[in-house]
Amino acid sequence: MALRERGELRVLGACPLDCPDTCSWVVTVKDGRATGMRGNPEHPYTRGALCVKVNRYLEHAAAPDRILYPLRRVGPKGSGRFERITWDEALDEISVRLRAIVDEHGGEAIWPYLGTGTLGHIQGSEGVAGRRFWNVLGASRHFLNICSTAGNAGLRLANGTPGGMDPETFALSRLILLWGTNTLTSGHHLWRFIQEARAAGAHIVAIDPIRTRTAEQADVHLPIRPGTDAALALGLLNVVLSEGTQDDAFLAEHTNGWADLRTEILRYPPARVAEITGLPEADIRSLGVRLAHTRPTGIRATMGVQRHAGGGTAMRAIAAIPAVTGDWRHPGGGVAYSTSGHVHLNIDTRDDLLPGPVRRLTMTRLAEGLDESVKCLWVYAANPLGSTPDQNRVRERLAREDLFTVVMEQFPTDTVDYADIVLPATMQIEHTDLHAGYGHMYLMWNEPAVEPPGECLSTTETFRRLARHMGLTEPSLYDSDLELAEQLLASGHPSLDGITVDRLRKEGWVRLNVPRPFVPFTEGFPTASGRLEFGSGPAYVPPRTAAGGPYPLALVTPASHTFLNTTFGNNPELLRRSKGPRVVVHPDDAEPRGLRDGQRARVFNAFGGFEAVVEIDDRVRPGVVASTKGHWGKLSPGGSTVNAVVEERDADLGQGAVYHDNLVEVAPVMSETT
Ligand SMILES: Nc1nc2c(c(=O)[nH]1)N[C@H]1C(S)=C(S)[C@@H](COP(=O)(O)OP(=O)(O)OC[C@H]3O[C@@H](n4cnc5c(=O)[nH]c(N)nc54)[C@H](O)[C@@H]3O)O[C@H]1N2
Ligand SMILES: Nc1nc2c(c(=O)[nH]1)N[C@H]1C(S)=C(S)[C@@H](COP(=O)(O)OP(=O)(O)OC[C@H]3O[C@@H](n4cnc5c(=O)[nH]c(N)nc54)[C@H](O)[C@@H]3O)O[C@H]1N2
Ligand code: SF4
Ligand SMILES: [Mo]
Repeated sequence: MALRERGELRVLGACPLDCPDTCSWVVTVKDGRATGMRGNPEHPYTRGALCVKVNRYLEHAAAPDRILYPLRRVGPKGSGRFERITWDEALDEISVRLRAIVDEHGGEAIWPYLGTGTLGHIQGSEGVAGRRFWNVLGASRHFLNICSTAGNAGLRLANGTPGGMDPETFALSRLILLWGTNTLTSGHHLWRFIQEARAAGAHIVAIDPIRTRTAEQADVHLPIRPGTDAALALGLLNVVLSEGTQDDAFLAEHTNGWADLRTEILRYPPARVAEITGLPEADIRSLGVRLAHTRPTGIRATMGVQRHAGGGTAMRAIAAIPAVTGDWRHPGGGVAYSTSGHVHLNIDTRDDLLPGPVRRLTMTRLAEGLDESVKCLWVYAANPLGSTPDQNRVRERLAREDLFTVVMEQFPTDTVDYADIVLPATMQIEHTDLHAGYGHMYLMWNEPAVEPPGECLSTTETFRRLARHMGLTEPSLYDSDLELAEQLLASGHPSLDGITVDRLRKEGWVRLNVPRPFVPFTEGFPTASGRLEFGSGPAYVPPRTAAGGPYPLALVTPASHTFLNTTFGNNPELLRRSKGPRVVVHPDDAEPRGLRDGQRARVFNAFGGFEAVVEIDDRVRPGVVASTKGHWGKLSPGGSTVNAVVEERDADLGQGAVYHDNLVEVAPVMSETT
């Protein structure tokens, strides 16, 4: 929507970042320039506020290091030395190289590496932008497993979908468990609903190895040993059974496998769970009693909990809680992981265009996958050198001289330094997109507010031009952004009834066509049986860190307050506020290592290491050290980041990544102090 007021244009858009809140924003435009951006006060979830990061979005879009023109590498890989070329030169070179690779090695030699830089259904990962083009060439399939797949898989086994509570219904909860989620950092708009619940008497519990800013605000903080959440879930249910408050009618009518799960639960009394989780037995018992007697209990469990060896099983165990308590009966009861399971857009990637079956390459397995069989790596909306595991090996692989690397980017990231060709990408205020939040129930329209600077092109326009340059004749490669939007809305699903592109453009956002309050699963669970499946298999899978070894400390690397993944890692003010790479160490762990507060240290293991300033603080539990994701290697001392110590290894389900499940040692860097 664009409204003109006193010579200013107000354009409604949506935040594209990988954040559950998908805010509605209002951009003011004067003389073709964006002069202001604020959270839309009329949007029921945004409620007028953006966040510390996106408050700087316009500054970021106009930053001096923005990539504005196509570039060709002139120095060695990794040097970051480029010369400006024209789009025609870039498309010529790309066309010739892609053709030669397809002719000589087949399309599967191309890896289209799409990340989460934008979650747009038109320009980004949610609609798998570019996939039709890759299908025509027969490129390898890319599995975007970097973020949430272990939890998705665990929830799918139990509930048939990762979808659960509408986060707005937390206002109605009377007990709220914030489980492996740092609400005030990684999706703060939920807090308003939690505050409403609290005003009505709700009790708030945070379950997190770190006393985060969210845990600080909770009534109780349980500093759980990382990766042991499934055991805690079973222990809490053990207390519910002791109290005799399980919902037998719900269990009988809506679940399968209760007898086996019950046996398993009985193997996890609070004393045993205390040993596994490192939590006091009395705390487990008292939360169990509270859970047994408080309806509705709402559980907000997000991605932090599943970045572990047993992450999928952990989400599956958490999913058992509202089935045993019967919380799914009530608005404000249940589990909220992601609302994406409630979004039924028609994502038509046209896989029928593929010349035949193709292999699948896995996003978090970049180092392993980038072998000689890959001749072209095409990175878009991703910064793998910053984001993926085993950074040192990824760097080695990216340095391969025979690998043709194209990166579509807004900024000169660590990954860009290894590109042969860089293509300048638009930012959200400069292109059209359609979004669905994964933490709310609205579809959002993003109307471009200004013209792209320099020669930046959107993802869709880049692929249209490349297809034309290569003489590809498949008509659907040339669909316009508005046509793509129409196709997305044409799934025929009742939740989209009455939602049209025109309406979205006019209103900016529309709530999915579901009741309010939204209570999922009232018609049964979307599993094959229509019931929640407690399932078989282990009920608790221990973390890798429990296995021990030469490196004694468990490292967790969750969201940074000032960055969004590695996005904004180059914004000078946000970088300053982040205080640079840091590692938080408990006093009991600092003392024997001779670590002093404020000192430079090296965090390392067999895979590599990174440098960070030591912060000695008991907000981490003994045996656990904490840092964050988001820093850029080239802006960090030593040139590496947290992902240099993260192993390329899968979680138990869904091939999820294990970012919070790695063992390290921390040692002072002797020569330098800060
Ligand atoms: N400011 C900011 N916001 C973000 C992001 C960002 O980078 N910065 N990233 C966005 C993205 S991509 C995502 S996926 C989400 C992620 O956001 P979240 O879902 O919140 O996930 P994390 O930040 O990985 O971890 C959340 C919390 O889980 C805790 N945790 C780690 N291991 C365990 C465990 O074993 N058990 C329990 N109970 N807790 C554990 C961590 O200490 C952390 O406080 O946030 C999005 N929002
Ligand atoms: N250690 C550790 N590592 C982690 C995590 C963790 O918890 N710990 N979390 C993981 C998670 S949850 C995620 S989701 C991943 C994210 O990893 P990535 O998907 O690599 O996301 P970003 O690091 O934000 O990089 C996205 C890039 O896309 C660019 N971009 C944004 N919009 C566009 C666009 O429209 N077009 C193009 N061409 N480019 C665009 C941005 O400038 C940015 O450089 O990181 C993972 N890495
Ligand atoms: S990053 Fe999240 S909280 Fe910040 S503006 Fe975007 S959607 Fe909103
Ligand atoms: Mo993510």
